[in-house]
Amino acid sequence: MEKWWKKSVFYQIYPRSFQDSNKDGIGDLPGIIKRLPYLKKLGIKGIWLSPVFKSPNVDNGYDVSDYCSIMPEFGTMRDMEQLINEAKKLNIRIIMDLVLNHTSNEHIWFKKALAGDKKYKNYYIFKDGSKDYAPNDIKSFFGGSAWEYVPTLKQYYFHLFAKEQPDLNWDNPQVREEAWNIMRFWKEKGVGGFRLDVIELIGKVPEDLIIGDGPMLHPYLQEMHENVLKGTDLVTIGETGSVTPLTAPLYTSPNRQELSMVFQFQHMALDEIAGKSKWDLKDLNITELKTVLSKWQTDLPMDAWNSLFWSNHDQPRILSRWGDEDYPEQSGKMLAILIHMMRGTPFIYQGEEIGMVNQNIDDVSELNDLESINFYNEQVALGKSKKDILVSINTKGRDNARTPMQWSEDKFAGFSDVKPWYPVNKNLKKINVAAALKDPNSIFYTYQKLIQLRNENNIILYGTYTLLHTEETIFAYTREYNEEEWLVCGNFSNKSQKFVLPKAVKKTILSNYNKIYNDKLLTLEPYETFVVSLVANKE
Ligand code: TEU
Ligand code: CA
Repeated sequence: MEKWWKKSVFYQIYPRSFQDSNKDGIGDLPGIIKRLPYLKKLGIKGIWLSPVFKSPNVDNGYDVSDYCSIMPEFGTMRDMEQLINEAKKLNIRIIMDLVLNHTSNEHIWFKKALAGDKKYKNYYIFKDGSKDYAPNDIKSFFGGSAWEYVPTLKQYYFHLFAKEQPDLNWDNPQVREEAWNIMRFWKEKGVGGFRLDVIELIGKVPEDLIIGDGPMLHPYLQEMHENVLKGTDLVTIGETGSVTPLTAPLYTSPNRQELSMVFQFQHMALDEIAGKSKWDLKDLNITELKTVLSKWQTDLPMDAWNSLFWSNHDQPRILSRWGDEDYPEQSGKMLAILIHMMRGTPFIYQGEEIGMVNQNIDDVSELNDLESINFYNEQVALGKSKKDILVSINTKGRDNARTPMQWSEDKFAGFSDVKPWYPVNKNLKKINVAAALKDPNSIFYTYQKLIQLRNENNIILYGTYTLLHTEETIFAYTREYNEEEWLVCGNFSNKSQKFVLPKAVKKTILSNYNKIYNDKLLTLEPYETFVVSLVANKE
């Protein structure tokens, strides 16, 4: 039987911003339980739950201080068990987001390490160095050196993210055993699997300047499989920033016994200047987007598996980014259709299904995310103009994705009865779940339909993919499987354009303009996107 996660669509929840249930302005687990029927209606089969473990929240939960207890703000272990069980009743599995590359500096292991305990110092990466000279020049992803000096030890420790996120030493077998135990703990609780944060970093060799894709990465993943995953139907989604269609099979071909799928970002880098940082903006080139997405469809071997997404908690809102806020329904549906008709497992990020957009800010004081704050301070120190820095942050900053979920037109969007931890987007009256559910033409129902189509049509899972040669701003491809052929076509622009179908239409499957397609020569309206099946050559 086919793996359940190949046919499923996943939904990512950022718990802090999803639903508050106890009037403290912070989303929580009982809030998620309350919204399960909504997710059931959408049709998803799995929830990627961003971290809910105990954490001092320097990086909003991606700095874990105890992997086997729940952050009190989010609820209790009992709430967590209830969420797992209530979801299961609706045939929805909960996927835990495990951050195993690093811990919080408040994790007991790290506290013991800092106190000089030898065993626990070997859980992390400590290196000699003098106060003025770090062991080498590796930089943290969040700015500054990746080495932090500890005067009491006269040593540095290594952190690829914030200094409050010390990297674990995966070369220590005791660390790996701890990781397997954490995974077994959650397996026992009945979760559906794991999203593995920055998993490609665990084979790092800092002294040789190797960060991603280290020599022991795959052996460690095989060890994980052997110890935790073997014989289960748990899904594992590896966050792999530098994977390519050629290296993805190393992680995901079943005979490798590693992970279920990769989660890759090549398309997410298309609006930054190549070789520079995410903050160095350039306009999206649609040809490049088509090339990258198509490459993943055609070059990934049939037995390997990829995920499909436009958004997550680290990315700006896709409607603001590559859609068109002047045509929210049309462009939101276009983006949804184009990606959901591809091969792979789609992920919807909370609010994407109702067309939530970026929230621009005017002042640095409105930021929450440490990545943006560090970038701002760094650039100001370099003498850059505050206005330009804010343009980058408003375009790419992670806070854009983290504003509270908009459920209704109530004062705080139905997210909470009190002032939320982070402000709700000002457009809440227009964009909210209640309004979307009332409107049969809303983006929501297109996502619902796309999930249904995936459940019912193997062509979406297995069909071969061919990109059609078209005008730059038309994104058209076919899928073929067992005598069947589907055409997916989107007008990626706000202008009307001509398009000629390669063959006659057998049946209209989906259209964001509710059209039925008969003619071969079409004039597409702004962002018009459709799926049709085509008449076979011999018919
Ligand atoms: O993100 C991995 C990662 O590489 C990010 O630093 C990414 O480059 C950045 O967010 C893009 O803006 C994961 C988590 O998804 C992220 O939320 C965490 O902050 C990070 O790991 C550290 O755990
Ligand atoms: Ca709460």
